[in-house]
Amino acid sequence: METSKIKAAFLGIMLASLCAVTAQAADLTVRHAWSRATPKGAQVAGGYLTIDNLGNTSDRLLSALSEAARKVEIHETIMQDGIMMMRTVDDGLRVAPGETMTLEPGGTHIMFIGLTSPLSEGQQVPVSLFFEHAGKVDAIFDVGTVGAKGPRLLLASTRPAVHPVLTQERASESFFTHICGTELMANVTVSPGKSGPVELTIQLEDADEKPLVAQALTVTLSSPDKEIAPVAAPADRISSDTWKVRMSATAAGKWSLALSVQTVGSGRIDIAAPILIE
Ligand SMILES: [Cu+2]
Repeated sequence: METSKIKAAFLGIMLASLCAVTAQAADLTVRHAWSRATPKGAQVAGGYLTIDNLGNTSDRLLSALSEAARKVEIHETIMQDGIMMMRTVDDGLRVAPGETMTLEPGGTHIMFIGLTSPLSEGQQVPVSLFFEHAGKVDAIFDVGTVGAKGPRLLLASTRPAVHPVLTQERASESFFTHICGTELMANVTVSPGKSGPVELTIQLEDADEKPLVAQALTVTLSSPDKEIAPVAAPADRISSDTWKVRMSATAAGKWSLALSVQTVGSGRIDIAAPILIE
């Protein structure tokens, strides 16, 4: 190899090692990756980052992996029949050529599901992001304080938070669903995850992932596909941020789980997400 090439390669390595916060692959740059410290016992955490597509073709973030969680998902929110619905991005998150996409609280985000241990402030969480064209891009998520509003050491984005999502975990007897809303998030355990009588345990968090103390919570189960009329039930508070309700999911299949939360400050908040009953 020519000396100049060796020098160039060496310089490349030097530059790469200098950019600890920035992961780059071809025309894609990932920066400002951050997360929040989680309260004790938390099963989920949001992840946020900025993606720059400096290339001439669009790319898609297809999936993510981390040893910090059993599963890493990409969440986004859609409006459906006037209700905010959360969903997992299964077909990838498109980043147009020249676009800078910021995943932030209240908007499209990464979700760490089934944390192997709580995230603590100052922790650096390695995450592999998989793009359709750029391939694997390794990023380090910097963990800020509980309820942090933006990445540490950097000015927080001034754009208002705008979004949420749902995910579903199935255990043998029960399943866990995380519903992210603009102003609130809910960690829902449905037990058992089968048709018949079910017990739902719902822990509420505010948009900053802090426990939310609500005034009242009404849960509605409906199955539009099966023409089963929606059934609503008030939940009972079992601790400051946790509620419980017994309901009946009379058939297997896709149901819509809607939460109507009466908050102290902002009135009523409605969020919904599809759930699958076996
Ligand atoms: Cu989420």
